[in-house]
Amino acid sequence: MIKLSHLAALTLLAAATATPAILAPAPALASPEGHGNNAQLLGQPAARGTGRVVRIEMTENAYSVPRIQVRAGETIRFVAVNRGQFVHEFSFAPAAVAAAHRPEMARMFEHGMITPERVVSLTMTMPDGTRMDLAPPNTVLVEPGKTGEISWRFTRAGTIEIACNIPGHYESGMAAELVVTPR
Ligand SMILES: [Cu+2]
Repeated sequence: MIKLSHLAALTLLAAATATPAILAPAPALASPEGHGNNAQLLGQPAARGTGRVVRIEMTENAYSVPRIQVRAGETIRFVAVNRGQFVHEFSFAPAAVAAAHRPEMARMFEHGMITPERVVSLTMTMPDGTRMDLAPPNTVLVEPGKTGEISWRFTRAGTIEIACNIPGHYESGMAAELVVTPR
């Protein structure tokens, strides 16, 4: 009897500590902005409007494809079309980097930089002097009916994640896989 409840308590404790550990910022992984560095992002930004077009449509709360596959050495021009009623994000990063960035996104919502239907401001200086940036090169926020673009040159093979980090969206399944195969 005592043994069982002790076990149950341990299980509860493990469950309680597991979630914050996942959500906590990962300084070893994330850049100071929390959006990932170029090694984590398997390449670097390319000139706007260049690259092979890969189109993805966004609705509530899903991407039109579960997986995008490209090759190392390719420049890809992601064209993200928002066919939904609400703002959605097209952002690619390792899952842990995106998870670390989501609390920041929640704060942006709280401060009114983004509303469910509109992107109000892309940068903001917080009362504590921290600067928030909604426009890192691997991320685009797209208002309903609009299209966002990212051109990116992939140089490394790997698998990362496409995610919409607007509060609640990733949690309801707004994610896809981005696979970069070796050249
Ligand atoms: Cu979304």
